Amino acid sequence: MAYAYDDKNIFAKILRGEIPNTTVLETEHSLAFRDINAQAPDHVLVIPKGPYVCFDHFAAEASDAEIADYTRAIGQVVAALKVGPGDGGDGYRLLSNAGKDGVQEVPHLHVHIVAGRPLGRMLQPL
Ligand code: DGP
Repeated sequence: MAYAYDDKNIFAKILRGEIPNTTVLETEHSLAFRDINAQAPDHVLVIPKGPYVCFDHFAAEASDAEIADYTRAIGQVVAALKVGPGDGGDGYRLLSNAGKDGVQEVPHLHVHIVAGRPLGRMLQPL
């Protein structure tokens, strides 16, 4: 695996404080903020603070502490939004795009948490 992280991407600028964001949660290794182009009433992006391009890059190279923090942060955002089925919420979708076929626009790992309306099926049939 070979990934070259480009620190000129928009989320790197958000992490450096060069661009404003609507923060939902900040932890030692992760930041969650509202998507500027929301696709649902709740649309939050969760990113690691470290320089990882996409999920498999993160899974291979992040420390256990970063991975634990990131996973917990995603759960904490779901809890804060009160959308988890276990909390009586109506549910949510978690997705992370990677590369060309995944239509990843920003080359810094991010998970989308989308909720607040019926989301339909995950993918269109072929
Ligand atoms: P993806 O295709 O998975 O790389 O989606 C990138 C998302 O990032 C897209 O839903 C819009 C969002 N986005 C792009 N630029 C900004 C920004 O400057 N601020 C915020 N909050 N979100 C952004």
